[in-house]
Amino acid sequence: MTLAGSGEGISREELQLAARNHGLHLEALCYPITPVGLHYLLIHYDIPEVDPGEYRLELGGRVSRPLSLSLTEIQARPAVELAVTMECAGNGRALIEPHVVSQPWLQEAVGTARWRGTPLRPLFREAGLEDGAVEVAFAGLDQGVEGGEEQRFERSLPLTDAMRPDVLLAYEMNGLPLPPQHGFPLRLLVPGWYGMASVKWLSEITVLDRAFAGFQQAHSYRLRKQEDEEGVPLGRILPRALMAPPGVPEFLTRQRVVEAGACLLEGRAWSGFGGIESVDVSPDGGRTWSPAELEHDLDSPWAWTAWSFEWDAPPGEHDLWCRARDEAGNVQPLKPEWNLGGYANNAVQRVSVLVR
Ligand SMILES: Nc1nc2c(c(=O)[nH]1)N[C@H]1C(S)=C(S)[C@@H](COP(=O)(O)O)O[C@H]1N2
Ligand SMILES: [Mo]
Repeated sequence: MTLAGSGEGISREELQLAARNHGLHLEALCYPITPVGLHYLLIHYDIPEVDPGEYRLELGGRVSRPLSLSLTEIQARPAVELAVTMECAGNGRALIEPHVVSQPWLQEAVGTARWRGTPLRPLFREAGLEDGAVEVAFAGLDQGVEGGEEQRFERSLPLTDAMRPDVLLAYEMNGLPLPPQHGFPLRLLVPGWYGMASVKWLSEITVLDRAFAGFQQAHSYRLRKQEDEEGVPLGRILPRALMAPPGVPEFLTRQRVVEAGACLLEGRAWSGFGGIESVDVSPDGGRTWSPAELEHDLDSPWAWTAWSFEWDAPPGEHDLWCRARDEAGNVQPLKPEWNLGGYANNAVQRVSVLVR
């Protein structure tokens, strides 16, 4: 990662990334399940073209019986459907100072889908884990150059996390085959973890007897303040609440314009550390806070929770904030904490509105 000079805007390179990797249109927070085209996207390299007839998933490494499965064989296995909220670890990056040069997300790198697939765990039993197995690496079919290294997109999980019963090999999203941009024909799905763990276009699973040293694991997607620091790999999603921006936007600035009087503020909140315990709303830039009403409208422990708040909007300019707390006691901070990759910035959302 590089830093732009202070006062420098988004570069052409960042604009190029932003045009390929779009976020959730925040008004789409009204849907419990995000329609596929509105779900955020993060694609490091190119979307690979995959022939489903030729496709195979290989599982090898520290196992006694390596597996090679066709898509039809994977789809014939026991299936599970699970609503999961996924968020990019870089969500909030563009709001961090000093500016971190990468995909310039504001706060919209999130979405919830109904994923259908087969649990990963039984494959390990069939393949027979050998002594010393501690970690599992997952490789996608997509390739590129990053940090000067030619690579496939690869990430690993500690074996205990890879063995969680809700970790899926997913081949459907919202009742349809995965679209190319979301990992056709197969992706890993790690509920509760930032998106980088859910490897798309999954082609190879390797059981390891040591820590995986691939670029996305050992260098990228780690929380650290300095290049020479080891840091920790990103894992679970920190809590966040977002509101569907009220009223109507001004085209260029996206400043919200709202009619005076009763205004229902609505949004969603999520955390990878368990359920959402509360969402608080401040209609006056953090001076006073009141609890929002929660509605758990999805039957999944890994999907976001809807919230709403009755606001009596007085004329003038207002700064609306919202803040989530999860069942583990994590609360969103008011200010971002800087780190080298611009990751995990879950500082509260601030929506400026003009009430007329
Ligand atoms: N093979 C592969 N898997 C990948 C990525 C990628 O670039 N290549 N991006 C990761 C990142 S950083 C995120 S946030 C999620 C995004 O998933 P989505 O595009 O389906 O929303 O996929 C992850 N899996
Ligand atoms: Mo990401």
